[in-house]
Amino acid sequence: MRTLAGQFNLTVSPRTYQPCCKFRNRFRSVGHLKININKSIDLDELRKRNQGVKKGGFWTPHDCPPRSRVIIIVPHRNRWSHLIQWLAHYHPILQRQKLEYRIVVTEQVQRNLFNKGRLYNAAFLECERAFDFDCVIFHDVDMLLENDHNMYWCYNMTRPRHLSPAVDKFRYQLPYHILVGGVLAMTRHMFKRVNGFSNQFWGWGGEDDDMWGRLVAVNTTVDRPHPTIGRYTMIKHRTRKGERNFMLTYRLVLLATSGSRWSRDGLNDVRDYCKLTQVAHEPLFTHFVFDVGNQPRQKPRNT
Ligand code: BGN
Repeated sequence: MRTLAGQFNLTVSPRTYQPCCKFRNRFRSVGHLKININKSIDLDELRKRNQGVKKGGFWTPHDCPPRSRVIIIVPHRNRWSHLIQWLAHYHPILQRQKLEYRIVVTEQVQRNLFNKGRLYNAAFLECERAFDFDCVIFHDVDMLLENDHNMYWCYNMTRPRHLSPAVDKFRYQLPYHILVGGVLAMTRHMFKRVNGFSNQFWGWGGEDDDMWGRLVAVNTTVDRPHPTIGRYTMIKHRTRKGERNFMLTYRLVLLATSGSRWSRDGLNDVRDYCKLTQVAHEPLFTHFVFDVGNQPRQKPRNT
């Protein structure tokens, strides 16, 4: 007897029978979120609230196969209260979005200038060694999402996605077209394609503008959610005295050379500068600490 499937050469994969995490109606998203900055929240209480989260800050949905396996990398320094608020805010959102995710906090040993590019690159390489993922989100610790329809995934992504075009500090408007700082989602493949971030930016700012140059160098740019969805509250804090202006010319010289530098400054040489000094699988996040080396005394050469 010929079966209907045989007659029409039908193949049915068992996966199609499973409910699928890609459908919006499976998310328990609530849309616009009230940002409640609760300074008294402590880690023990947070742990109790997030008992489904595995050690190292890993979570995966049980009722459907996830559409994206995401690593969220959050650089951090001396902002413990921001980090607690960040964790309190994002764990519930990411679970409602039905993602498989891991939170990775990356910190530097050095107490002088921050090197965000090195921290992102080094954490990414450690994640590649240890975890299975297809999507990576680079996330400032002071950015709190105001609308959970803004998906933290790389599902069907054709270009990197700048998730934070509308920040309260900039009156919910993109300050300039090439800005990709704040929150940026990329496939693992695309991040490797652009050789990660530059390792040469010290102190506040610039490494994100350099990333734009890298994207352009490989013939792409970014997508962005609509500003009503890509909305964020930036937790207020004081920038260290003078840090913004410090080495401004240094950053400008570097930016002028993005196009010629990107293929030899990034993921492929970060191990020359950065050493992993500590790994901890905390209840709500994986914690990496890196020795990022010393900042150069001289200005960069104009190459
Ligand atoms: C820019 C910074 C970015 C930062 C945005 C938004 C630089 C490069 C030298 C001009 N760029 O000025 O890194 O994300 O502001 O705050 O500092």
